[in-house]
Amino acid sequence: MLPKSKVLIIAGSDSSGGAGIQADIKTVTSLGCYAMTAITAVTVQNTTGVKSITPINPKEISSQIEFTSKDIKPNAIKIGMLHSKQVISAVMKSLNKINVKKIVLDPVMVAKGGTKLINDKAITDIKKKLMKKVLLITPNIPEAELLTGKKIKSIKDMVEAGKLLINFGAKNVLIKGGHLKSKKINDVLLNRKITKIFKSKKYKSKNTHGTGCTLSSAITVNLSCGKDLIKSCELGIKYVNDAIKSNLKFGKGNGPINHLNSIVLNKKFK
Ligand code: PXL
Repeated sequence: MLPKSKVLIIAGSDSSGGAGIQADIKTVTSLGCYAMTAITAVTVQNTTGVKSITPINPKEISSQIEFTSKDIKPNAIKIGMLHSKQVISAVMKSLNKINVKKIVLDPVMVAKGGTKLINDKAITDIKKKLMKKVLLITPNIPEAELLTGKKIKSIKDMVEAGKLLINFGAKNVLIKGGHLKSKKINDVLLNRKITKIFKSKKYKSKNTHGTGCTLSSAITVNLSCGKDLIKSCELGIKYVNDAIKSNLKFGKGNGPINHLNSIVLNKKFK
């Protein structure tokens, strides 16, 4: 098959392969599209936690975005880990130059084991500047709490936090409900006109490393192929849900989800 579209990923590297840019490339590829990258940081980690974070120089990040995109123009962009104010500023300047409309921002803040992947000043810049420039922002509950200063304990709280983010200037918000104590997973999509709740099955598993990165990439793929926002979210959520269901059990800690869940191979390997 040939790639259906081209997606640029601006994110950090996760050496364990479950989250970050590795999860993004796997998602974009297994959903049939072409992945390009601008690496923002290099993390050393395995399923038991993060050992170190090395930020990439903001100039080098801009250069990756601009040089790559002026040759192969992306149909959509996914943004993940942005470590500092300087990185956010560099990314915003480069995005202004390359003029791509479909941009999804996953406001990555904390890794599964609790390590912070962003500093506090950068959170303010995501809220005051970058969030307003992108088509969709996909915080999980702890991230939505940090961005709004509001505790979230129910679906009603998720809707209220989403409305606050829209009032702050976000165009579309998908708050992911995986952290909420509930029987089903409820993900809430909001803009000025609609509030839509996607319900999916909850699987009990500790192997959910990289779900956020994967979801935002899957949504970006669907947008890049021309699907509308609601359909893109619905298909992205289904892809992640099926990837959790596989329950790979890799590593001693919080293992990865199965990015290959959408692929069926007919060949037998010997
Ligand atoms: O899942 C958030 C995330 C994003 N980006 C990188 C990460 C992680 C979580 O570990 O390592 C590079």
